Amino acid sequence: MTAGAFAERFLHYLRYTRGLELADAGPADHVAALALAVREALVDRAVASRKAWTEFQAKTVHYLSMEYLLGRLLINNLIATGLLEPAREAMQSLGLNLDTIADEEIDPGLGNGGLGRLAACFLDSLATLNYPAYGYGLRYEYGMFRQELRDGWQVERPDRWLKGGYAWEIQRPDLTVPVKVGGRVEWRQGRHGKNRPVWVDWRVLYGVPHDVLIAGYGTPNVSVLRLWAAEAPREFDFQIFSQGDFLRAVAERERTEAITRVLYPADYVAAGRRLRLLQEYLLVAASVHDVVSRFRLRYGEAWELFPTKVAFQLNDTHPALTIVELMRFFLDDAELRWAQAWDLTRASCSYTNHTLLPEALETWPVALMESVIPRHVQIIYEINRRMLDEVGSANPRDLDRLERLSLVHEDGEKRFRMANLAIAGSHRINGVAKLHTELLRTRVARDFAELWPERFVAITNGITPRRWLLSCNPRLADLVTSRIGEGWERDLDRLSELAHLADEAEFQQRFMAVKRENKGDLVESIRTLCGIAVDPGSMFDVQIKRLHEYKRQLLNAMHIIALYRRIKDDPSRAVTPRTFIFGAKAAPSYHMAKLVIRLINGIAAIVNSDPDVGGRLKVAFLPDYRVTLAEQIIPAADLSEQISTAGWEASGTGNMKLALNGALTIGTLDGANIEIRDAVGEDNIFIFGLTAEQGAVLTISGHYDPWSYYRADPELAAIIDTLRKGTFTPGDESASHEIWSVLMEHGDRYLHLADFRSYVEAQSRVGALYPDQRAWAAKAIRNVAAMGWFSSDRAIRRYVEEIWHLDQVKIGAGEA
Ligand code: 26Q
Repeated sequence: MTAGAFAERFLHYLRYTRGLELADAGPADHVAALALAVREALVDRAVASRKAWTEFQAKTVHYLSMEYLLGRLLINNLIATGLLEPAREAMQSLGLNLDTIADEEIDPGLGNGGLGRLAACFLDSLATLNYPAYGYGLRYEYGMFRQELRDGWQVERPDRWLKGGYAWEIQRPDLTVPVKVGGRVEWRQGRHGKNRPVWVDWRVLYGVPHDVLIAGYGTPNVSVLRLWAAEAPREFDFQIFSQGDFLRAVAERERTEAITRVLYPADYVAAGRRLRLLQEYLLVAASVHDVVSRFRLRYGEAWELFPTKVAFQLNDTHPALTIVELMRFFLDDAELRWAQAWDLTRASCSYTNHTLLPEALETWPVALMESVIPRHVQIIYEINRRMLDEVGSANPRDLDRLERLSLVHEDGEKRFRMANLAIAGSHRINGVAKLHTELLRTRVARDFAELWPERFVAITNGITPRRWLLSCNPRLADLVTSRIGEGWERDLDRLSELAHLADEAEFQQRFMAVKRENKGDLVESIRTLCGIAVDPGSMFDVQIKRLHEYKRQLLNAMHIIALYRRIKDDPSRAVTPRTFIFGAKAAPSYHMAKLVIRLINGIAAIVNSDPDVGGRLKVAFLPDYRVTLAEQIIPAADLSEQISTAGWEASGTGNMKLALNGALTIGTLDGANIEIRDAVGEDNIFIFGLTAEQGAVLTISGHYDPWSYYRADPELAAIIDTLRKGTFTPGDESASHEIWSVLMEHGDRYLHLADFRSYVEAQSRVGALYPDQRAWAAKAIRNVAAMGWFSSDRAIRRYVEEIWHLDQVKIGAGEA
């Protein structure tokens, strides 16, 4: 497509969707018209994809996730469709600037963190690898809250991301599906005289699909992300109106449509709230209905084919009710027998676990579930009864084991254990890194893994190189292409061809020049966002991720305090200048996480303005961390902080993004860090701290005593004392004191004190290496060269081989 034709298309959309001529259009109009101009290409591709999938009767994967963090789509979609240059030229010819317009696009925050971003990377890879795929999720009206910082504290503001309309979504009211809730189950005589359960007195609500098309790169194939919005039924309005109860009708409608109002902004605190249950159930019921309807259109009632045509992937336990809803459909609607219904269900479902934290494992009160989905409660009990019968008859004496396997937690208020349900109803259960899967097998899901070892697989997470290199870091992407040519974007293993350039002086210089330019851009952003002047020559030491005790932003803060105290002791001492960059949201109800944000901002205020420091240390907490900010920070990072307490970070994916963009990692032997170390080699990464095994021994033995580390290490003791006194949170001393108390009076569950000295020593090695820019560059280049394996394309291929068994579908030429 020529720039001229693209400009015309752009003006067309300005005129016919916004009613504007160029002269009267503002930034929001420009983004919308541009998006619509590109969407046209995506729609053509989607039509061709659907046609090919149908024609080949291809098996399709359905990725069910409560969260998607897509990021902005304009530049990505322009790149994928090959329209970037025409669009750039077109905008220029109209006196506009593509990058300025792209900067106006909203970033839909329909997720909390890693799990939501992983779902987005997977849709990208599925499209790029020519697999037929639907993502299913919810269209929250309010996404992740906007984070502001006031006096160092996090303040949450609503994210009304849809207020100006979202040009990428295509509403499909024609595909609206009904969802039943409430009521009770009665036993009635069925056709053959047998008593059968009938779900009665339910009310109905609707799921309205909103599709976002996800373009494959270098192929016309697209993935479809179908987001459900809750809608109240009209027919009920009329009934109630005739009774004259207008206000009640409107209030009822309001309550129903509130189901998709807001994303739960917590990633570990299991809420147990009715609204969250309704959200999870809406996602599941609407998606299953959609998939089953499509199956029926193609294959009629040939349910025995179902698992050969349909795969459901459950992104954590949040959509675990899929198993139960499928059973309900096969039993009650398709009228299959239990054994067949169960075989078909298990053969089509599989479950990805993302956490081992006991308090993060979802459970739902049986009573609550009964009031929302009474028929499903019955089915879960029956699944449980049959499973325990089977296990119990093989091994009748091990009652403890039966208790651990049970889907029902019976101690006190009865609760369903969603992880147990998800495992029981899946033919494959996967962890997201090697260590994580091993710990899943041997700790959290041990009894299940002993029963069904063949169902557990390790599939290490990955990231899409399209967003996380090609689009976010065009300077490095161009440098890579200039040396190894194109093609690495779809075959990231080809980055290994850079390895032999690691010691080449000229390549090192170019590589570091790219990094320096990216840092220059970030310096500007930091000035705008934080009002802090930062030296682009300093080492950019970056920790960006959700705020969590196990991720140990506090350990990072303790290191900054250590460096600061050393300078105060001897202002003339030589230090490697560093800029500490943080980005992190705390769950609004997570008190301790909010205290840590306050502490970091307190340290920033003191360190940044101390003349003794002389600008050699700077601390910047960038507000409102989200995908768009990650895309600016990652290309500019020198050091990647991956310092979770070993055993607790399931995988991490930011670790991969930062290494791919040439940052060196300082990290523990946790999650995918271990595999990153294996890939880049021990000499090219800074590993410290206790192993998961050592940490567990220390914790479980009851021998861990933070005070013993305090007494043995005067520098550590002085830092801990500053926390007790509130030195770095003037005016809010109690905030710092509470942190102190968690460490020193409540056992330091995440082993900050145990790992402190090892961390600080590793940091010294980092600080000593940085001034040797050639040596640093060599290691950074070796990191980039070794990151090919961490492509989400590799991860998706593994899911296909181990779990989904899909065939690639070639999309008819001509359409795209
Ligand atoms: C559960 C119940 C009620 C409300 C919210 C939730 C909830 C929501 C989100 C629980 C957990 C999450 C998100 C978890 C998450 O992002 N986990 C991360 O997943 C990444 C992808 O696998 C891993 O790389 C990270 O290690 C893991 O922390």
